[in-house]
Amino acid sequence: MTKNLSRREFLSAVGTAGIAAALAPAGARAAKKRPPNIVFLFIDDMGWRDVGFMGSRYYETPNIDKLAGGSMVFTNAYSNAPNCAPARACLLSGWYGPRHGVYTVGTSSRGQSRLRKLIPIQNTEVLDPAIVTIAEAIKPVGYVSASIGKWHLGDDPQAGPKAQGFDVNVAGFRAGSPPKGYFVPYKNPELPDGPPGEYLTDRLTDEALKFVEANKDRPFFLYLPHYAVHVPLQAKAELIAKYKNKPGSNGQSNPTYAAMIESTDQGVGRIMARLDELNLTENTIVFFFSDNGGVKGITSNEPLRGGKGMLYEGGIREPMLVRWPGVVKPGTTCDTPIIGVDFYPTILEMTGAQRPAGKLLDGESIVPLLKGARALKRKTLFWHFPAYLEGKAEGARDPHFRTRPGGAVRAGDWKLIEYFEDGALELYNLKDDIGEQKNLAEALPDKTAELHKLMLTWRKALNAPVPTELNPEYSP
Ligand SMILES: [Ca+2]
Repeated sequence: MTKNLSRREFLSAVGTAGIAAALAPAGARAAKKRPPNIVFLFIDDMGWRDVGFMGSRYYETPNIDKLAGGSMVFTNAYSNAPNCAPARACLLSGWYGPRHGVYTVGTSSRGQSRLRKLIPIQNTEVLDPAIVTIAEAIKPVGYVSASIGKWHLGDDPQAGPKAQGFDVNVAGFRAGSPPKGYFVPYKNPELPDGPPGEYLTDRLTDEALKFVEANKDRPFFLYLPHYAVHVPLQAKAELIAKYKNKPGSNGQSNPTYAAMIESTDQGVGRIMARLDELNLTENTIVFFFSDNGGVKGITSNEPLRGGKGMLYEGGIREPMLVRWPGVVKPGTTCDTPIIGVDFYPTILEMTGAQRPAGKLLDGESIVPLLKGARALKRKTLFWHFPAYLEGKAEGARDPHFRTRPGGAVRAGDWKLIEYFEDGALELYNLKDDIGEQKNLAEALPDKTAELHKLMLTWRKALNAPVPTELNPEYSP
């Protein structure tokens, strides 16, 4: 069709902006291509099997499932921690916990003192604003960024999203859950109340749409850390009613939780629809991920063992997908283990941003996996949790704590967990035993020693503090 136009008609048709691109050599034209938008959907406390595409038969997530159908789904995607704040600190900084000191939520001395054998390592509750986050790192290549939702790593202006490179902060401050719940009044210092009856998950979606529309003509990074589906369990009555009439399945049967998931799913659908309307879908990369496993007693992560707060798979393995039109083959699956700190280098590579000068990165870009590679260079993943998390929960090692101070490593199909109080080691083969039921540490001493050595070497390299001081109040 173009060849039938006169040069003047052609120039008029492509407009001024198009002329330079049309007349430039191919290489320059490629370089001028607008970098992709990044939408990072980050759900709170959503378990590995809490979405349809991961096998839930109770929760209904048609929009997320549709997204999965156009994506690469990662079946071995891990959070860096079994709870909220450290997962976020690692994701945003690209660093493992020992580098920023955010190991847990609140105090590391949770539970009854008489039941804690060790004085745990002191926790850091604020992500140091001097740390260069991914939002800061992609700014030089022209990105405008928003954090819309839960931050949990400090307050603006000192240490909130705006202090960490986000141009827009909606609803993000130190809190790890909505202070007054999911309906107005929110009592959120970073979110003016909407009309009576407004539901927080819907509102955050509205705010995300506003940001996308306002920035449709330039590259944007939308970090959307929903408060959902964290407690308090509160949802819209009509959705709760729907699930009350639906039989549970595979240990999943809480109607309010299901309704919270459906509201989240509706939000994903609205965002994808708006990207389509604005003709942005083809140049937008979408991530979907959760910060830790589902909460035992509310949902089921089966066949994984345990849930939020544990170093077992149920606490750290997450639903994850990446939709990247033109690069990722839709409907594909990747079982290579990846972890929260990988997103920073991944987004650097996707956006064409440089690694900030002098910035160490603990993860590895997963772009090769997205392009079809089967493995990364990195062969081991680590967790370091020198803190106590109280709570009786099915799957935990003892009745008082979801986690006592410990660490874990995954290498290939093998996973080793170490508990610092007594040096106990648990070795599991995840290929044969995804439910971590059969501790092979005694049966396979060589494999156990091999993984333990990896863990010790890693701890030494990162100066990871291990608690050794005895608690004088210990009296089990
Ligand atoms: Ca969480």
